[in-house]
Amino acid sequence: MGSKDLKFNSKTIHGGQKPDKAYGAVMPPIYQTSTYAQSTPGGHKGFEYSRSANPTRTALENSLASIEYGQFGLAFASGLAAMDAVIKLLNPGDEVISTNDLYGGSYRLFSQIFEKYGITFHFIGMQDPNKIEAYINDKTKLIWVETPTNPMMNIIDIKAVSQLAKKHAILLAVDNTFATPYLQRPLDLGADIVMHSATKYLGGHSDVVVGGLVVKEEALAQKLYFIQNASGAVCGPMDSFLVLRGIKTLHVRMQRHCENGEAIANYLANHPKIEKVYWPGFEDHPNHDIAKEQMNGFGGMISFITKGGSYKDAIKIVEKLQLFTLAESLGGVESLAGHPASMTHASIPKEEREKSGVIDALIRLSVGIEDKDDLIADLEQAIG
Ligand code: P1T
Repeated sequence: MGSKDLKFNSKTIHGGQKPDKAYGAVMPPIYQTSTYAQSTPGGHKGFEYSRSANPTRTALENSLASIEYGQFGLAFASGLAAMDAVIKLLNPGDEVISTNDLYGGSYRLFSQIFEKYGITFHFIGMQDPNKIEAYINDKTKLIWVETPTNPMMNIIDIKAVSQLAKKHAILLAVDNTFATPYLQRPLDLGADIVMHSATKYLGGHSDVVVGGLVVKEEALAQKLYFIQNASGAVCGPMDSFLVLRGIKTLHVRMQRHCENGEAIANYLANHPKIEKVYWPGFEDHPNHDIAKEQMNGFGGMISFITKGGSYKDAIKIVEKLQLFTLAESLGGVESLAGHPASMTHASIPKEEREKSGVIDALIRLSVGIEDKDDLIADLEQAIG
């Protein structure tokens, strides 16, 4: 049975993987080497220098391609390094349309690094895909979608955006970090590129910083491999191993993240001191129907604000939490809490970030896989 025929819950463990050729090791060994012996110039066993390729990284890249239902995977030193490679497909004068509600570091990469090389970014709300077309012109080369969005949990209709992108021959890239392929498969919905901060759910244990890309088309893959090797922000062998190990339990972890996420979203929604909870599983979420259609569940990321909440109130709550650790990042087995305005999204100017709802009172939770009753008890003592 080829790994292409496997169901998702088997792909996470076996997809793109074979026992190691040398001794049959079931887990890919950590090939901690920069270079490989050659018998004559060019006479090697498929690997010549670890920036170009390394067997442990190749194992991760094959796994990424398999779980995202693509053909080609690429692993980078971080999620932002993966995004950097995508934008390097473009030329000065090109334009990108990006969602305006996205990870602060993604916004910073686009606006503070690539704008100065002559690439223009239009940051817009994409909940209504019909609003995108007005920004398309003959210079538009890429649409950048993050869904669910970080941190407002907006949902963007990947299929509708992909139809638009195809109509105008524009590339569509989807940051699938929050959903993971357990919940959402952008390539199947028409995207050209899937991007991951594998630092999050794919790694799953908050012990590594890694990025990934997956594509279906060989010509696009070759361009990205060229950039990966020529720019050099590759994922190291030890980090590749850690993400591979994480992916093997992705499906069981995600199932629990979803269960705990639902319990906590409902607990917060019924709390008398809570004003608003942002979670796509609620029937009154503005894009709940799209979420239901394009996702297999709603995940463990939740944002909320308290009634009459202020910056001070939000800080008080995140400081009081004990089982939820106050920290950047998300997607690990342990629950984390964050204050986007001063942490993950501080690099977006206040005026810009408030347009998409990232106000000072907003708190973001990454719900882990601990016992949900303990998590709720922790929120109870912190919110009061
Ligand atoms: O941190 P890095 O692996 O470089 O990935 C960047 C990134 C890209 N896309 C999304 C949706 C992300 O959430 C991130 C990183 N985000 C955090 C560190 C955070 O706490 O939101």
